[in-house]
Amino acid sequence: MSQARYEQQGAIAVITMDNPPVNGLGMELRRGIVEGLQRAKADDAVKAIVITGAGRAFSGGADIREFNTPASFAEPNLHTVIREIEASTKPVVAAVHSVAMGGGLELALGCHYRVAATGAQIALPEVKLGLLPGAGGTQRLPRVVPLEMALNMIVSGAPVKSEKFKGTKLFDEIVEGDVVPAAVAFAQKVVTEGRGLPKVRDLKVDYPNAQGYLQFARNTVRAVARNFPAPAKCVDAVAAAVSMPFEQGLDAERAGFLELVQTPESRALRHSFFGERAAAKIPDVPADTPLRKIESAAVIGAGTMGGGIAMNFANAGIPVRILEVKEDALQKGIATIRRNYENSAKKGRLKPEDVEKRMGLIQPTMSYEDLKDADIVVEAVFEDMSVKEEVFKKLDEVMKPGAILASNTSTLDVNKIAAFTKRPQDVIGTHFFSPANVMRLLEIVRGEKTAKDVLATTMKLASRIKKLGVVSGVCDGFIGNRMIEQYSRQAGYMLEEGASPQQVDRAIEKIGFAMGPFRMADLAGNDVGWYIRKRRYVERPDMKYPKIADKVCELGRFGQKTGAGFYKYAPGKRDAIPDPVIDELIVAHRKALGITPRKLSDDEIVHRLLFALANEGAKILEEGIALRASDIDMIYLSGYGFPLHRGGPMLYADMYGLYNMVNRMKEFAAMAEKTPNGDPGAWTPAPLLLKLASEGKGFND
Ligand code: T1G
Repeated sequence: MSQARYEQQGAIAVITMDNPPVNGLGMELRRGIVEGLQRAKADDAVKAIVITGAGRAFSGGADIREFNTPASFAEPNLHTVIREIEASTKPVVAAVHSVAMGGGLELALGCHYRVAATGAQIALPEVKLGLLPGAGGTQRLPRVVPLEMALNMIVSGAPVKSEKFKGTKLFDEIVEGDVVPAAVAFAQKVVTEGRGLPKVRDLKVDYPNAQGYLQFARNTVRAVARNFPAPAKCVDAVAAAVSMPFEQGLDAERAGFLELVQTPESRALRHSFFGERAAAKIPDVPADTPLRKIESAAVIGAGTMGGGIAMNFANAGIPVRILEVKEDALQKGIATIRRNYENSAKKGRLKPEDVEKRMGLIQPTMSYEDLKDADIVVEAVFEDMSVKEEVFKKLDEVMKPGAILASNTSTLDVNKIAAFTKRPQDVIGTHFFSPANVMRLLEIVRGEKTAKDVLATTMKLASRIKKLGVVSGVCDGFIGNRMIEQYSRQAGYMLEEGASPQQVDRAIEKIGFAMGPFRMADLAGNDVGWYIRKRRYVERPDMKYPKIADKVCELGRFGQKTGAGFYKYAPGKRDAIPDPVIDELIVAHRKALGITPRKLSDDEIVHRLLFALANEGAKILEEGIALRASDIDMIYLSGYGFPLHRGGPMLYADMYGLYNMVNRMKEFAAMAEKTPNGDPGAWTPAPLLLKLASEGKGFND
């Protein structure tokens, strides 16, 4: 069946795009539209045409699932479709509702008239995919709305509600309610009144001193879009609409689009767009799995994590009880939550009345009895299995049947935690990232016995509390922390071999990381990693570690919280200041190991850190701990400050080339072989990496 339904309402032909979920303008749909236009053209009874979209969108734009495939450029491509519309000898009216984005809006701009329902989201969001509107959007939009408005929409990609265009030439009518009957009536009126076939392309961009404004726009964009080439190209394309005849402007736009679609930045952004949506799909959990209701929550522990977790529930309007066993800890936790909300209100991010509303949703208690009716409880106590055991045994006694029992553990075995209860099927890991009320990432750890509806319910809850939920299997460190362990080991080895903490941090921050490994350790607390390493020294005596981090901790230098770690900090300040004490500690340690320090290049530093991540990620993939490579990338983009324009460790490796990565790892292994305390075994390629490299594939293929 054609993806463009055709019907006739009196003398008006109505073409309805029908390509769920959002009428992406894929090749089949484009053909359907052209066939509909031809059918209407050939039918003398038809005097005008209305184009609209079925379901939840007019159109979400080009079908991005076709990108970088022949179908996306196959004729009739979007330009051809729009030219057919413009060339129609019968008026074509777009009936826009809900969403008209990207190519969807460009298609509407090719129509002679446009009628919109109020509330429709209008956008040219291509820049968020590292692109620019490639079907005339940069040339037509500035012809129907003020230049500044057009440029802001194209450079930001932000949606604007249809009613905001009142008074512009974008919509001929903006109506309440069902837009199709209104558009059909409007089309009839156009015919009756003989109002002709106006084309947007024939309009002029009307803006005094446009070039001056555009130059200002270029400078502004260049200052903020550091790692992304698309925004500047968007400005160039809009500038062409001002200075060139329409067809030349179209060519300039096309050239810019073709350049951008090949960029690694665009590939990374499209990867992130799809990756975020793919993460919600769990192969053996059907999308229509019935969910448990979540109308109330509870949190055990009012420390930094517990308080942040409770805020997430309150922010989503879910009443939450927060429990501490000590009165002072409970009051301190509540005071911290209030201070966080008040700070947000001071910055204008929260209305003052919302501070009280949210505080009202957070009920402190010292009695487990008060928690028994909660639909979900999240344990956020000390990262020690004996403490978890005590808490989960208590929860098993108290919580009502069917409640979800979640642990915020960041590394411990969720299966063991589940075994402390008589309801392992109701137990799941919900690993929040600090600060829990800010970081988007939520690692959802699926225990062997976790019920499918518990997993589905928790995934849904993640999006309800505005988190990016990513499923992990059970292993030490799950996905993110297991990989960061290898990253941190390489960082430590590089100090032994000749680098300084600031050199390592600067090198990785230069490629876009929010924070290098040593600044990150000082922020998170060096004692956290120390505690985990000491556990691992017992559990994993086979795993070699560099020792400088331990020596730093032995001096009580736990980072910002103690005023010194790998760096020193002025009281109350967070600026990392290189500390000669650390330089001396490193020099002494190298001497003790018999290491002659050498110069490490930034390139070596960056690739040892990134390949340590990707190689461990490959092991996580082949063990089935992660469902797909893009899940690993989403974890790093949303929870570890990995630079968005590089797409995550697995995509970075794909773009570097897995074959090349394996060769670099051989170099690193040879170097480690020659280094006292070096660990060549850390560079043993995961079998999956070797397999894909030999097949010329990538992790994300
Ligand atoms: N093509 C194909 N599928 C799309 C799609 C698109 N354009 N947009 C969304 N989807 C899928 C998405 O993957 C998910 O699939 C489902 O729809 C629901 O999405 C030439 C080149 C439209 C506002 O960038 O902003 O046009 O996971 O969960 O919150 O100039 O999707 O259910 O299988 O986001 O209601 C420009 C991107 C393309 C729009 C709906 N257009 N999409 O939000 O649902 S480039 C965009 C969105 C272009 C031209 C250029 C949002 C939405 P699944 P969702 P939502």
